[in-house]
Amino acid sequence: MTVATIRLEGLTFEARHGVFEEEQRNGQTFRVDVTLSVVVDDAIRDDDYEKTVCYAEVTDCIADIMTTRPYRLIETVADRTARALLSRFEKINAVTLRVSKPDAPIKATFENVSVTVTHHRMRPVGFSLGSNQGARAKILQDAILRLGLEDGVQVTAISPLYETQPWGKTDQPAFLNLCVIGRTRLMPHALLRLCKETERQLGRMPGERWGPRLIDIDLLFVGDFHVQDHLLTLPHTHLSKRAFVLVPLADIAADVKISGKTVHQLLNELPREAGDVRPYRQFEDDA
Ligand code: PH2
Ligand code: MG
Ligand code: MG
Repeated sequence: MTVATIRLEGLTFEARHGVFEEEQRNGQTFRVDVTLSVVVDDAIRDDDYEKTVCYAEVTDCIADIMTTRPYRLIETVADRTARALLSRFEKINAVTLRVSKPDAPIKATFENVSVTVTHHRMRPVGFSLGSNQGARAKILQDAILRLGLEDGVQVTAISPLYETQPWGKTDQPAFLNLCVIGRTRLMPHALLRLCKETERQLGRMPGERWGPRLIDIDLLFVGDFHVQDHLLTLPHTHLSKRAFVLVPLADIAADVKISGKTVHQLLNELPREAGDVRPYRQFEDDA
């Protein structure tokens, strides 16, 4: 994934923002510097301006907010402008925007005064968690806690627990599985690192593919990013084939669309085996 930094510096506007009546009446010069982080893979592949963020349109959007109505605080001006850019241009991943007021009413010689804000696009994220070794429920609980404490990840819902027949490699103990959804400002590979690092902290050792594990944390989807490289595939390759993912996910995200189909639809279309995924009563646990 290629993230470019697009920077516009020294955009200058006459406007009437300010706390004092004279500022609102007379107006003064404001300067805006903006840094955009933009996912540009599609734009670069097709060398297509429609697939990136046009800096001229960004300028118009900034001008609009700078000059349409006066605000008292440059904090407010910066915040409104940054939010407007994020909502208007879907390719923008993060905005850092600085509003300067070089002629502010300050009784001293000074170079500049400014306020800088940063806003990130928050995207939906889904995780599948599983364990079939050790104190399974306790380890899963610990993993959820760690995900939720991570800077840049907000957990919004946790599914019930299910006991599930091993999928893919069947000669191993039953799993406990659940899903977690949330919102994130992290990019897919940063989330993958978070999953791997959390597994490691919880004591997972390298083992065979699809074999027994203390904890497995798989990234299911991040917004509508499609990723396919040697490290990561999004949406998750096997998502639509796994009842142990779709059943808990449908409890908390039935209407979320994965490559055009809702989780609810994917679950309805999945051939099931009797007893493949059963509700698990947490308190009769292995711990
Ligand atoms: N994870 C696997 C392979 N098979 N089967 C179930 N029931 N639950 C899992 O979490 C699971 C699996 C590889 O990660
Ligand atoms: Mg897995
Ligand atoms: Mg995994």
